[in-house]
Amino acid sequence: MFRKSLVAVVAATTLALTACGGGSGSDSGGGGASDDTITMGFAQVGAESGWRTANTKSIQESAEEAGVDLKFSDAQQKQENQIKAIRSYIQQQVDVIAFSPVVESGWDTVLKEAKDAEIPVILTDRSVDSTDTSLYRTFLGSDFVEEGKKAGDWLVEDSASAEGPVNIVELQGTTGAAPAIDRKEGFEAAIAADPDLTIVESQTGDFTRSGGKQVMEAFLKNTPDIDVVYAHNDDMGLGAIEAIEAAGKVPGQDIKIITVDAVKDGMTALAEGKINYIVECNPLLGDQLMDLAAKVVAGEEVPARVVTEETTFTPEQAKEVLASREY
Ligand code: GZL
Repeated sequence: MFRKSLVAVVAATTLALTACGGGSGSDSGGGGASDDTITMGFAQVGAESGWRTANTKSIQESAEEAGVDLKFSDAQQKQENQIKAIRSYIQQQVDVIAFSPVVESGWDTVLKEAKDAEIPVILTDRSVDSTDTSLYRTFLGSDFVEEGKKAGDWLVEDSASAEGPVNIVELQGTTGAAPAIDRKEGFEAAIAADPDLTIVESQTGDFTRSGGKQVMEAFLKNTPDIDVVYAHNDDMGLGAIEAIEAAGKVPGQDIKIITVDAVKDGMTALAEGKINYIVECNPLLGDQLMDLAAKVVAGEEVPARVVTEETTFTPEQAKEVLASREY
């Protein structure tokens, strides 16, 4: 483990130099082989979506390639499980902790414990609402407000020729999660440009396919004329497609669908015309995370914020890239 070995090497070298009268250059024989392997504790949100699966795979593969000793936990979307995992990593004295906070709030206490233990923390994918930014070294992930804006901008343009009101139902991500809060904010700001665009129902589907299906079934019962579904991720959009088809309507035509992520299943539905537009959210954060971890453990400066690159897709673009998509 990098931290312990660094201390061990310094102590042994000092001892050796003292024993040899200040270091005569002779082989002190002390110090031992320095184990410069970085040990990382990663507390993952869960396995709720195709995006999360791809994100986990990226982190595990990148750790393997970088020679990082990865301790990994799946919190099953429960904050208390992530906090337990972080405390366990502190006890194990890992060199660095990384995690994707399932919700924005409630992290200050455990992050202060990591800080007191002098273990640096890297936020990946989702951020926290702590005002004390000394509790973590950097945040690597997407700009979710921008993702919501991209979704709303597309709808404003697509609805420009529509006559009359356009009724939107919104499938929100996990309540309190940064992507859910921010994607809602960005979308609402964008559609404010067109007074005919109205969100008539909005409820969390918890980023899961089953959640999206159940909520969409309720929306279809309560709201007679739905024109558009805005789903905070592909998985909930795919669940909505199942509900729309079960109700005898045609997804992508009777009811347009906009989602975020661009995972394989979402891109397939987009290519088939069942989804009309997808805003990409890149889950392949592994390489950047390992690079940041190496810098942080070495005491190097890192940017406070590393934003991931991502784009958008129409059905035509999905058809072109589907075969080559990594996830
Ligand atoms: C976004 C990520 C979200 C994805 C969902 O960065 O946190 O969580 O959009 C996933 O698919 O469940």
